[in-house]
Amino acid sequence: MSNQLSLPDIYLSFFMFTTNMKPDDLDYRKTIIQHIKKLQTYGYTGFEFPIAPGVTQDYSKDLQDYTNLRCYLDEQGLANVKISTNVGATQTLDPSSSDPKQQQQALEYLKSRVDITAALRGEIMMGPIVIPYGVFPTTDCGTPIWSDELQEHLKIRYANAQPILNQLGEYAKCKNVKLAIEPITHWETPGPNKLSQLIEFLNGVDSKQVGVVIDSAHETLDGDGPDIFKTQVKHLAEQGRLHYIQISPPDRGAVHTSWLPWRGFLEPIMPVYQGPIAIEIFNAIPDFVNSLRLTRRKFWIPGEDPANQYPSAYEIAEKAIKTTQKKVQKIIYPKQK
Ligand code: XLS
Ligand code: ZN
Repeated sequence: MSNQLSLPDIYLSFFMFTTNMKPDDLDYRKTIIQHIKKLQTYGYTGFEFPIAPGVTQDYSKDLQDYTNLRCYLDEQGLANVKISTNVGATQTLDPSSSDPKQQQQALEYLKSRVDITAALRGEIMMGPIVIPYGVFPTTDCGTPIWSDELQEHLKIRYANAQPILNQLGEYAKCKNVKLAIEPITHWETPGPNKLSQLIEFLNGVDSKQVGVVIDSAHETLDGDGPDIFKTQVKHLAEQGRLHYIQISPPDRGAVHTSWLPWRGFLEPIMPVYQGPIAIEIFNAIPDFVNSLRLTRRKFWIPGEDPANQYPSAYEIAEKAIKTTQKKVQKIIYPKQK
C-alpha cells in the first residue's frame, strides 16, 4: 500500500545555546556556523532562531544585521538551511495593552520581526506574541491576579489584541510568513495556556495567516487530554491554522529520556500537518536557570564550556533527533519495524 506521508524536516531551537543570536557579533556568527554544521550531521535541516527584542528599537539596524547573518550562512555553504523565528511580545511592546499608543508600538515591533523572519528566508514566526511571556498581571497595588479574575482580565486583553494580530497577519501574508501563536503552560505565563483558549482568541481574528504552534510540553501540562486534542487539531487543520509543531518534554530537558506522550500527541497531527517539527530544549544557560527554575545540569556547549563527564548539548541534540525520527516514523509507517 502506498503511503502519501513523508518524514518532516526536523529543526532544533537555538535555546540549546542562547536566547540571542547576536546578529551583529562577527565572532558569534562563527559559533552559529560551527553549531549548525555539526547538527546537520545528525539530520537537522533547519533551526529555530530566538529573535531578541533588542534594547535600541532600531528596527532597520536589526533587519540589516539579520540580513547580513543570512548572507553569511549562505556564503558558508548553508544556503539550504531552513530557519524559523521565535518571537515574544514584551511588557512595553504588548498588543494586548489597553493603551492604543502601546498597541501601535507593539504592531511596529512585531512587523519588524516579520521582516526579520522573511530576511532569514523563514516562513514561520512563532511564540508568545499576544500576551508578554512570563508577565503575570497584578492589581495596581501589586497583588497578583489569579483564576476567575485572571480569566476576566485576559478577556479584555485578548479583545484588545485581536485587531492588532489581524493587521499583523495581513502584513505577514505579503511577506509569506505564517504567525504561529503558542499556548504556554501556566507555570511560565498567564495565558493563553490552553489550545482551547487560543482557538477562542482566533475566532476573533479573520486572517488565517495567524494560527498556532503546538508545543508538546505545554499541551501535556495544560492541555485538555487526548480526546479533545484530536478535535482541536482537526479543527485547526481545517482552518489552515496549524502552522508549526514543537517537541519539548515536560521538563524542557532531554527528549530521549522523557515522558512524552508521543502517540497521543503525534497521531492526530501527522496526517494533517506538512510543516517542520522543531525540537525545543531549554539548556541550563544563564538566561533560563532562574525563570525556569532549572535544577538540572547544563548540557555543556562544545567550544564554549570545558568538557565534562555529563552529556554535551550536541549529544542531547543527537539523541533528541534520533528519538523523534523513530517516533514519527512509527506513526507515519506503523507497519514497518
Ligand atoms: C516556549 C516557547 C518560547 C519561549 C518564549 O515553549 O517556545 O516561545 O518560552 O520566548
Ligand atoms: Zn515552545
